[in-house]
Amino acid sequence: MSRLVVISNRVAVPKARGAAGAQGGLAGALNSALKQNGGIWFGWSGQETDTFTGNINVQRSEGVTTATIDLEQADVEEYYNGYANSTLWPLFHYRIDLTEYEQEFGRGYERVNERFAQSVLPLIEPEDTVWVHDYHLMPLGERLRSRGVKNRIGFFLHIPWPPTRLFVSLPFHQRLVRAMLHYDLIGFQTTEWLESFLHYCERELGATVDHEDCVVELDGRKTVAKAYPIGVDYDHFVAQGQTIAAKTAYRRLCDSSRTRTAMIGVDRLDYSKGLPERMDGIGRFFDTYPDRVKDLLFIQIAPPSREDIGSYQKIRTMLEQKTGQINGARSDVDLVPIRYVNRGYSMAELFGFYRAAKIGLVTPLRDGMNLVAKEYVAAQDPEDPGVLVLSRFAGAALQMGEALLVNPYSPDDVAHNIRLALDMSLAERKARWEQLIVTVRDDNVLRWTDNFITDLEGTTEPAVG
Ligand code: ADQ
Repeated sequence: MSRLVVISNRVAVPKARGAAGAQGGLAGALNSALKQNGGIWFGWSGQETDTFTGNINVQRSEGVTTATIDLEQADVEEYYNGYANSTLWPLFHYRIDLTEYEQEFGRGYERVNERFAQSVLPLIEPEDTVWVHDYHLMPLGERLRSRGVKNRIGFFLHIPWPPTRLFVSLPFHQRLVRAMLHYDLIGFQTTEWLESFLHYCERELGATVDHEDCVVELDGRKTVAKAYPIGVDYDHFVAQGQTIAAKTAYRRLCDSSRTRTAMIGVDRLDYSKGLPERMDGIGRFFDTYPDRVKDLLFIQIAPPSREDIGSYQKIRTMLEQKTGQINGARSDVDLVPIRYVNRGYSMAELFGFYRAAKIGLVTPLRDGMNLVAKEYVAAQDPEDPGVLVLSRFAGAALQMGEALLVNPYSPDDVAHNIRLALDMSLAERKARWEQLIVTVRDDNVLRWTDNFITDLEGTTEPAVG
């Protein structure tokens, strides 16, 4: 296996788990791959400088080498808060209403991709396999090719790919996808996002698409595009369950919920996660079944993210209001139905909370995959497993059909399925969980990285030209 060069917006070393949690599920996955293959993880340090220097800071931690650069304040504004998180993120999550199309965002995005290419270039050796991650860096492969890089370069998109009719609202959409077709392999979370991408290439670019072998051909270059559903680091996560921290967290939640069934939600505070809509569903449950208020305790853990962006500030305020309204209307001196917590926890503590909660409520409006759904299943007690209530619009729903699948926009559907989960027999809970755990255990993150890297290394010839 050749050395791996992973490139993503941010790098996250293993010991920074609290922070990694808030950054998303990428961190654990890539650390595992790098430990296995050796190599470097390159990205932005998270620091801002007055003038871009291109200086690279190399560090080694727990068997992983990281190389980072600082960016200018304008880069962070236009590339990170701007194009990546105010243009691409909302558009790719079908939120055209929140999408901002500012020219300087696009220019900042191109500039930073150029800076990434220039800075990472000296670190790439001829035999390395290069793996670029996510929507921040879609044109990076083409930038590297223009500097003569002939290595195998793959790209994985962690978020959905939108339908063509939405995607064409993006100015210069053709330029972006043409640049992507300089990768040898493009991976998506699900076949749904893959099909949207292939549809776009065929309809809008006039590319030749071989649907059987998933090859897109344009201007004499061939790119393979396939679905690789990401998973959790199953063995590592389950081992966390044996720690004192996990057992303490488990006891804390069991003891404090007493006779009530605990139901849990764990999400970055992001509008794609459907948190206000989830509160509407819970409110509807209490309105429809008022005698069940005493039976249910809902815990929502939601660490803030991307706080510099207006839409994220709004979602936080909205969620606080809705939680406050429900608690105001339904609390008693000895009972508060919702506990809303704005902080991160360690993986071990999350394991304990997941296991103590007999319902996992995962209701994003749109999500590339959603690792919380898989972590929840992995943490369950096989003799008394909880029930996963999962949005139909999460990529994970395609693999996890034995969950109770809901429409997150419908408070009635959410309320109805909470009631089904609350009253589900042990036999049915076990039967569903025994199916779900097979996917979660077998389609884990090690298999994901293996599959992607093996396919990338097996692409016939680099997409140079
Ligand atoms: P995210 O949108 O961040 O990831 P998700 O897949 O759910 O979404 O991963 C979140 C991760 O953060 C989970 O591992 C979770 O345990 C952790 N986390 C959440 N809240 C936490 C808290 N309070 N404390 C500690 N950890 C917390 C993006 C895409 C997803 C895709 C992943 C991986 O949006 O669709 O599944 O990348 O590809």
